Amino acid sequence: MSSKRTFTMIKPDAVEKGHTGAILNKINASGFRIVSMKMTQMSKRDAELFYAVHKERPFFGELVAFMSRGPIVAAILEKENAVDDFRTLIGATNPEEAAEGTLRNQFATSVGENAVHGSDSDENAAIEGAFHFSSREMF
Ligand code: 3AN
Repeated sequence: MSSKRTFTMIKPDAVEKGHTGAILNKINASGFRIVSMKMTQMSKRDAELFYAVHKERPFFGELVAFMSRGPIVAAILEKENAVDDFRTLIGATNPEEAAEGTLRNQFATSVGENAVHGSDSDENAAIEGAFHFSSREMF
């Protein structure tokens, strides 16, 4: 069965550059309903926990420093086939490989600073959404 919800973060690079509004516009225009949303900043510890699956990767330290360096916009999004459709909307991890019209093609600058996060599975969407939002913040 296709998933109905995914989790996203507009990352510190995109928030710093003032791309929040344009990214949210594109998310809405692509048919996603916002279930939960907030501007917040992850501590180093938060970022280490959120990205724990990557802790053995060589870029882990860089990733934690980047994701905790400034505010993000976290959101839960709803749409039929949400996880896959949102991964299509954001494009490849490396913006040089991200298809024309995708969020990373438009707003990302490098493989590390790639503007937008999107969950890669239904299971992770639920875990990541619950990391940032309580059930009272899901609408
Ligand atoms: P995606 O976000 O497309 O699912 P993952 O899960 O492979 O990509 O990586 C998680 C995050 O780690 C990426 N969004 C990116 O910010 C960072 N990252 C991935 N690969 C690299 C790399 N080679 N160098 C620096 N950061 C990276």
